Amino acid sequence: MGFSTIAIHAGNEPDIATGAVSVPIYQTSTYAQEALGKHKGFEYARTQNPTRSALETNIAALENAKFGFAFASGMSAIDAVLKLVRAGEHVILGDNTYGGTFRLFSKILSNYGVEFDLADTTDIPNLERAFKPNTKMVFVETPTNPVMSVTDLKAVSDLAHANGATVVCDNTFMSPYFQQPLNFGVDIVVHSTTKYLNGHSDSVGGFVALNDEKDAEWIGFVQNGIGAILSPFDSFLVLRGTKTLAVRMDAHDKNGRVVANFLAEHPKVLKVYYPGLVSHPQHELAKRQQSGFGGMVAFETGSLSNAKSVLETVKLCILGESLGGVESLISHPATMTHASVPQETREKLGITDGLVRISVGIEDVEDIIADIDQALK
Ligand code: P1T
Repeated sequence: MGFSTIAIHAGNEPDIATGAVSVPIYQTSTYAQEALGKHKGFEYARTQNPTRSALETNIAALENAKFGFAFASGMSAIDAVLKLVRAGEHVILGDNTYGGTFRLFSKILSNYGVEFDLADTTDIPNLERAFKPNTKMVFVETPTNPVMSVTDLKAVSDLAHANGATVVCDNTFMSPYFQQPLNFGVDIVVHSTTKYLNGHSDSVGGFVALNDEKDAEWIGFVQNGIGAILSPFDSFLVLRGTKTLAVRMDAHDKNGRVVANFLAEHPKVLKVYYPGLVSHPQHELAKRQQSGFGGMVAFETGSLSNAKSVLETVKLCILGESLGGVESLISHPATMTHASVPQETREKLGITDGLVRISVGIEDVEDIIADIDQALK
């Protein structure tokens, strides 16, 4: 079956009790038992909820995964996956990830004996040098937030597996519509469903998709044991969001390409980060690994005052954190999403004070361009 058919039907069976075509919001904390230990498979809503189960079936199918788990946020999904790592074990973390992911490692997990090193995962020989005897996991984001570096998922998976490590990919920027990491040998996919999967900037959530039965059993145990579950209402919203994922991603991609090309030609813009541009260092890899380039574009304005003036002069684009909604959002990574990354690391990666990030929405592209153009002027 095709992607959109799966998106619309997987997990979306008509409701058994009523025939409702949209999976109902099962807003309940518990379930009546007919007799002691006799129930319909639902005991307590932290453990099981039909709306959440429907979403879990849906996104797992979109990622071509056997198992899926919905979490309260992207960060709680990532944290659950990191619970596969024990004290004394080592993780290689891509050197450019969402700032919150870096913060989870540097400020939280490090207190519990989890070792980690940053590595440029776009450079495979460099990644190879980062392995240690106790390396248990390689965690990558591709394309990265915000400088859009692309990592070769097959090469990383082959290398990690040869070293006995599990590979995790944060697929938030591409969504399963443009990239299915498990197909390249990646073991676990994580998402912030807050972004493209939900797509309407009205829910915070996260997801873990994987094939390994033993790891899935542990992630399910962690999901219930820690309890950072996605609510029934949020599950409903994301389930509604994924039905239109394909059409939205096509529209984001179409507008993203136009905006990136416009910026690349603009005299006030020093550099554009977008894998769809021929000038992008991993353009050929992106073409092989992704079926689109998406709607995330970053560009260098040269200084904090230039960036500030663009960010504060846009009228249509909304200045704010987050991405992947239907509306265009504009942000300043250095002081917003990546403020927790040390300045020296930020600058090395290109996350300068002059860098501006746009989550290109699906408005009429002429209006987006006109807005950015007047702000740049
Ligand atoms: O916000 P939350 O749902 O917890 O997701 C965290 C997260 C994980 N992975 C990636 C690639 C992300 O971009 C994010 C969140 N990012 C933003 C809020 C942002 O504006 O970049």
